[in-house]
Amino acid sequence: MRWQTRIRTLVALAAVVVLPGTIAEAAPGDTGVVAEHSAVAANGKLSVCGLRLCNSSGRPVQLRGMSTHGLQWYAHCVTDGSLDALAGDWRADVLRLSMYIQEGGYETDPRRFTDLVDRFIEEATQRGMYAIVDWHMLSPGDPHYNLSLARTFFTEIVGRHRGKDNVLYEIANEPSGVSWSRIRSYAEEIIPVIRAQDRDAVVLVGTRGWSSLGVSEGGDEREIIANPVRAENIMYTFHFYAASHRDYYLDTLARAAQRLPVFVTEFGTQTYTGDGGNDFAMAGRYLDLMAQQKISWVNWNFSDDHRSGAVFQEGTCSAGGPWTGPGPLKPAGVWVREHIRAG
Ligand code: IDC
Repeated sequence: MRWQTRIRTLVALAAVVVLPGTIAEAAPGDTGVVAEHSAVAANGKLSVCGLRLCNSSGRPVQLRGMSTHGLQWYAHCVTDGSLDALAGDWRADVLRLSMYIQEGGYETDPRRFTDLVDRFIEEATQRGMYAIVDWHMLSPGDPHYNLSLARTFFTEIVGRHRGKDNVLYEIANEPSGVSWSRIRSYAEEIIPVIRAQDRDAVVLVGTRGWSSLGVSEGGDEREIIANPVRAENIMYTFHFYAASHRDYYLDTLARAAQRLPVFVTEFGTQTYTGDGGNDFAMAGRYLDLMAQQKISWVNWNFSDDHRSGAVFQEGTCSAGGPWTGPGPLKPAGVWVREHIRAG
């Protein structure tokens, strides 16, 4: 089923051309008005039901969409036009907002990055897309390193958006070099911070070995099954790059999905560098599994950097588009757009 259309223009018209007694006036600041056939209009507030993500009627749903590149570098790829294309032409259900902490990210200017994420949440909301707020810690790999910053950020961002149905919180992009129990203890520190502001937002928890469910550091999903995070309404993340992460990783995802709620918040059709040749055959095997199991996924990334995994051709963002159709896309972009649109 597809539910994606844009009625932003209609919404704007409805707010302006109010025929007395026929159309209720939109409440001031009511940016929660969503496109009639959008993912959010069709599904409402999500929650974790057993091993799956379910819509407000309790039916399992699979979200498909795109992650931004690091917002400190590629916020200029996230424009009115590119988001219209993502929601309308690509028919994406979800936009992941990749806010790095290091490498020139949040730690350098918390105010600026909080406001940027805030604005992009509103933009996703207006287009009827879910938004994943990605606390993009990467190096250092211990999530505790940024704990006090995370407390400040999540307190504010969740507080500002607690009335919305469409925001999910990813609390640690890719932990590495630390045990699962250390990641779990971080999750048990930060989830209560989120829940204090919004009791029932879905929270996504990174896993050991760059969110490989442990595999990239010699473990696997059993360490999580044995010691799950003590919180409700959470999912565990799995990231893969198809040219690097082959059958062993695919088998792990297939097994884990029988025991744990999993959300693939990042994948690429190339190697883990986000670059190199595309392996569409391997990526297709993952997509088949995720379709069968209704595992939601997000592709890396919605930018025009020089790497093969950035969907737009170099120069697209600074030129301000064009954004729609396959024309401006690299091969990975053409492929992933087709798979998001395919329904
Ligand atoms: C890459 C970016 C690149 C940046 C690098 C380090 O594409 O521009 O220099 O990060 O910040 C991940 C990470 C994601 C990576 C991506 C591709 O979550 O930040 O982006 N990747 O390497 N995990 C596996 C692959």
